[in-house]
Amino acid sequence: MDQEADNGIKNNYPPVLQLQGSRLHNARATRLKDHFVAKYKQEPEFFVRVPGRVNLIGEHVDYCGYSVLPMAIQYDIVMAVKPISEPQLQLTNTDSSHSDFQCDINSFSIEVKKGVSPPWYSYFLCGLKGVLEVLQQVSVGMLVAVTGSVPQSSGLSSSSALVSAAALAAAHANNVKMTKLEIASVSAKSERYIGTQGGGMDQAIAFLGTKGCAKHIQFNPLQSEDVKLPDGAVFVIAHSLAVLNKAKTSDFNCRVAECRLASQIMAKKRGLSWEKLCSLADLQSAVRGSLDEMISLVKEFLHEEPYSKEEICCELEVSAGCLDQLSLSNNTTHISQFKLHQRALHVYQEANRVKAFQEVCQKDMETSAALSKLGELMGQSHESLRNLYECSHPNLDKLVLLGKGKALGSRLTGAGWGGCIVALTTKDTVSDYIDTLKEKFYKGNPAAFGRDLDSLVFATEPNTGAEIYEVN
Ligand code: ADP
Ligand code: NG1
Ligand code: MG
Repeated sequence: MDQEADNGIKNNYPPVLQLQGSRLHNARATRLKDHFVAKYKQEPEFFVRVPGRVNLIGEHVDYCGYSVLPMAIQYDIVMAVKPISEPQLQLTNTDSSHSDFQCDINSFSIEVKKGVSPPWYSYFLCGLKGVLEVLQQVSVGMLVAVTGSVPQSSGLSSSSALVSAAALAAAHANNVKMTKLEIASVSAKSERYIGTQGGGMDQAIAFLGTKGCAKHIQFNPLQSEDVKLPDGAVFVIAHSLAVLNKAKTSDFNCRVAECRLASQIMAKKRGLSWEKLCSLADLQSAVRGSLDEMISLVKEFLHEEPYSKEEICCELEVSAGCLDQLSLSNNTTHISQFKLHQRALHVYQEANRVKAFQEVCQKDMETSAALSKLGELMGQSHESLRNLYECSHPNLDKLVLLGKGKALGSRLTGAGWGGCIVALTTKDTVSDYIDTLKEKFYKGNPAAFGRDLDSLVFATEPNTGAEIYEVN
């Protein structure tokens, strides 16, 4: 057994490995170390590596309390770190478009400006802030150099890899040991300081990923189980050539708010106390119904026409100011129309699809039948995200359409509005599928000119989660 696997299995903590002889002991880590030394005139003491992820199914359900089915990918964020005695944080990035940054390590603010992408270092500060809250004492200073290979703003969770790596670096620099579950929860909470109200899938898989299997991740409390994918299944990620920084617009938080409002209105209609009820899963627990019963409730209680803010206030019998406080976030109080029926319907149906997907993987089904069923579920998920959740993008829809007949199914992955799709193919069909997309989508597309097509469409398999590498 290699040192990575051995160390990971023995405990529930992110493994601490020796860099020498490890798989991180490569040209990329050497370049990062050289960048560190050139900048700080000293050597790093340790490295952290945190992967991005691809979500196979269960989109826009984590923040509603429902389980998801992601796997860690081969692309990651790597940081070289040296703790120092001065109470200072210094950051540098191998990508020169991300400028250097420094601040007092124990006293800083994370600026959130409406309509503007946050600067890259704010994601680091989120992870650091999360660990400072756990420490409840001052932190040692840190010199940090960062490099990343996760495509940014593309639904493969570069942001959470960065936040989670910062949290892991700060914890290790301060000799704080947190289990994978603890540090994943801290990272999920702290990424919300960037302004998006995500559910925790990305940070969970960043720490819990294991080589060879996807994960079924459940929330409240956070837990995960291995999902062995059918033999011969090959997942492909394809970039739509459109990107969206999720903290720049209110799209993401608007969906979170719509789901919260849907659960609150349905709770009130059921005579339940709704003020503290925040998620569609909480509502299901309160109602004690099945997912199918929840789908019927959505159809009975929520109309398809968009709700105005006034109508919602009227339903809940609260003032607009009170609604802003109880149910909305800073960047969603201005929104005047909310689609509650469609969003809640997507969430309950998608939660059903995650269950079905996991069951197919668990059952001893004939492989081709299992693969077609998984492909079908992925196709349904995309349709729902496009039509009910309205978080797709014309390029994503085009990629899904071009793959019909070549892949068993495909869907947008991550938050959407751009980013990537994930497609299910087999060992026998993967090359043909990738060639088809290269030919019909990328070649001749001005947005792909000069880009390496193998970095835009590639096969992936389940990878390991976060690791710490000691230099000596
Ligand atoms: P994603 O879907 O990739 O998580 P987000 O919009 O949530 O996209 O976050 C993307 C942001 O994360 C980038 O705009 C950048 O600020 C930050 N980021 C990601 N990777 C890196 C990196 N390698 N170096 C610096 N910043 C990064
Ligand atoms: P991406 O696309 O990686 O930013 C976001 C959320 C997830 C989840 C998905 C949609 C964050 C950090 N991530 O992912 O929690 O809600 O969208 O399924 O907010
Ligand atoms: Mg993100």
